[in-house]
Amino acid sequence: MNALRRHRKLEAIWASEPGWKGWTSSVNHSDLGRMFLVTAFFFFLVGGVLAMLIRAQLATPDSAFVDAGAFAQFFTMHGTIMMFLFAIPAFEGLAIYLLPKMLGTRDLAFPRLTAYGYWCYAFGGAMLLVALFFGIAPDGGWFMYPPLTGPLHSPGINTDFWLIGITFVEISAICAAVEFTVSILKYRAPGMSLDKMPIFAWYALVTSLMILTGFPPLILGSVLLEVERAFGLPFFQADLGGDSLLWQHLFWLFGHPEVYIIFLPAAGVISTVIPVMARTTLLGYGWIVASALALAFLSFGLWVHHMFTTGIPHMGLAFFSAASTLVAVPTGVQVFAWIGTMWKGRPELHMPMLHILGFFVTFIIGGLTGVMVAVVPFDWQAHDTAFITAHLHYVLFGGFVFPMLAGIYYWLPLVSGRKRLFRLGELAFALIFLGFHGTFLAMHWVGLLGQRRRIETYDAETGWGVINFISSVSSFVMAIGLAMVLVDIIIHSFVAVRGPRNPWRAGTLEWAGMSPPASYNFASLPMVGARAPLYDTPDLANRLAKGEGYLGAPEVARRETLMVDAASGRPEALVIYPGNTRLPILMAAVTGGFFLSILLKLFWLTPLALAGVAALALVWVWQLSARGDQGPQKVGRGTTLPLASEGDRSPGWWGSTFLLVANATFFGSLLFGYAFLWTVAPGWPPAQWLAPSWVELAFGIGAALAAALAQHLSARRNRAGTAPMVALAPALLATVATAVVFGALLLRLPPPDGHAYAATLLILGAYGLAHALLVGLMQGFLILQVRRGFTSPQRRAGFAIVALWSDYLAAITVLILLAAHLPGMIA
Ligand code: HEM
Ligand SMILES: [Cu+2]
Repeated sequence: MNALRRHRKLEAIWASEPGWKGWTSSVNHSDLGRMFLVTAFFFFLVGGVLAMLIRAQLATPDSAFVDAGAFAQFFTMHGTIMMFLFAIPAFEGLAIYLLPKMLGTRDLAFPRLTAYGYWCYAFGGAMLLVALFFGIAPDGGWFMYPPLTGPLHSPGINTDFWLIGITFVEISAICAAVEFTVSILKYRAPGMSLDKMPIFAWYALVTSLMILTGFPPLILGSVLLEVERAFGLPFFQADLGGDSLLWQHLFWLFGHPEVYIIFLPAAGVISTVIPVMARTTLLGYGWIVASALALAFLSFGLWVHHMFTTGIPHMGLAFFSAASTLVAVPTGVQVFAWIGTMWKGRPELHMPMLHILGFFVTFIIGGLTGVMVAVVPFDWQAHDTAFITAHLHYVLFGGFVFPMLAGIYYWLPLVSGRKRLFRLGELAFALIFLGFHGTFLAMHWVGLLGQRRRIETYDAETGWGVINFISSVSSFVMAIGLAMVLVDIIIHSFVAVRGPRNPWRAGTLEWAGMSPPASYNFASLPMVGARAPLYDTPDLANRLAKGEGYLGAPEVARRETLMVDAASGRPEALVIYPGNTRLPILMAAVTGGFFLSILLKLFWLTPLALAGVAALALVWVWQLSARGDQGPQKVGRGTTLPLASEGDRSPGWWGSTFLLVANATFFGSLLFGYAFLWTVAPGWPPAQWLAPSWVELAFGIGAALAAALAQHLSARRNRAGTAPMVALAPALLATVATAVVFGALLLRLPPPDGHAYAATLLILGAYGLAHALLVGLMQGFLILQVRRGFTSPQRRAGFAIVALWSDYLAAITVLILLAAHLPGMIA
């Protein structure tokens, strides 16, 4: 087969449907990555317009351009959009687009999940836009502190839009994080061991693990606050055993890691671009990986520095202050590694490099003011002033927007296959840089003079007018610069001329395919032996196109790639992907129906929507099952490999594992909340405990353990070729018994709107019941598959996945039942 025929054949297998139809049915990572990026930058535009409105209002004292209510919506929506609808999705889009190309594979681990995540993001974001359009947008500040956002002080629907819309959007972040983790660990080019991975993949891996452990506390907080608002269960109300500080803990448990979730991918871009621009290799690859990991780890121990003024005990203040200054160390290691890389190379000042320099100046100033506010007495003065707003923009704009602009200019030739026509970008950079520093240096200054953040106006006597005016004018200069970048990109995409294949002479694999990239990325998969394969094998692109790598002979019309051993990159299995489908968008729409039903209080719709999601999920999984064993397959270069779906460690098993990591963090945060209220909140112990029952406790724990044991037994029997049903049916029965125990617990609770204790137990019990039902559903599904002949000793992936979930159920059942019954027994 020659290169052209191979290309035509692969294109026929991988192409998306033409036109708008393709948008709704594509599961291809290049399409979805672009859609993510375009949507994210659209939201950047909306957030930017809001920022302009804020600055216009603040430009002069006693301004009446917008009223206080609208102003509150503007700054809340600006912060919310920038953090949740721009920064995180922009990272997701970039990583979705780039990772498979950099890792030398054909798609991400779960293509349909990529699409589902995108549509959840699009629909959730649209909900918030609708709220903004109708003037009922959230207005409690981007961190939504109760009691301000509680049912008493914010009775309108505004806050619900935030809690529900953002939770909807977070689903897409969790989907992406699961997908990136599995893809980076298991879907790489053969031979690419962990230490040969492109540095961007390391950063994406660390970021994904942080999303999995950082977002669940916020999701929990949002659920609790929404339940408090909709049903009156008191979690944050001090007079009923709640505590509004619980929200602050849950929020910042997410919020601080969030800033690293935003910074680390940007650092990944910087670590990728600098060596190429300096015509050398990255200095201290191992050190950089270690410091990214250290940052991730440390960032979970810092959240209290956002709460220095809430009356935290002195020991706590000292600890979190010290921990906060400590983060400067791993950040410093990375900055010095970048400076060292430029030092040992010969930096060339191309467009991407300008924005990298913008990053250096801005981010380092932001880091320095960060160390200042980590010092408690200083923070007591600066807290809630414009100084903080200035600091956070130096870090976020410096640490994210500049690197993203560098990344755009760096990868644009790859995406478009063209080169730039005009030198608009240079002028745009100058305007952005000057405008940014004008805006926010001024805000530091006026903050130190005492201007509080989030105020809609100030008196002329304060003397802040001039400084604010400088700030506002500068912000318009910056806006013009950003608009010019947009124009530059549009011109580039439509009128510029064809460019060379690898204009920066980079060494990583994304430059080894066609440009613009083909839907299948690589005509055959490379065998990787170095960190920069294109430096060792300059003609790699041609050799891959000629089919010299793996999977270069597309005989059967199916989308294929390889799964490798996580550490060594040794090929392990052949993966067959699903093709184009509208299932993801449909499922996201039904998921949206669920969220809408809560937002609009149409509670009859809620169970219907949930059932719809469950039914679609079953169709989703059903499509993966096959009748008949396929056995080992030829993958080229004289190798045969088993199918990934035949065996214990299928892609679904890996996905479930990391999904459970996020789930366990959610559960852990819930237990933390229970313990926090118990020990810190006023109004404890509650007047009435749940009447404890040894029988229920023992029966529930016994049933959940039995279900898990029977599930494992069924897997073993299936593998040995004996009938698995003998163990599967009892497993299902035991799971149902577990569900009954949770049901009984819920029915016997003291009134949950009377005290935070009963309210928390209600959430714990509902969580347990939901999981018991879920595992029961999975077991029922597996039984159906066994009966229909969709399993065999070889096709056994489903058994391992359900066993994972039933183990999890057993663990949480033990903890929930102990948390429910022990207090009453001791009292
Ligand atoms: C495009 C240029 C930007 C300008 C001119 C700008 C301007 C502002 C201003 C003036 C405020 C303060 C509102 C007040 O407290 O009175 C603000 C708040 C904020 N900005 Fe920006 N910003 C920009 C970009 C960004 C970016 C890229 C991010 C994050 C990735 C961001 C995140 C935030 C957050 C989280 C707040 C706090 C909102 C709140 O207090 O609830 N901003 N911004
Ligand atoms: Cu922080």
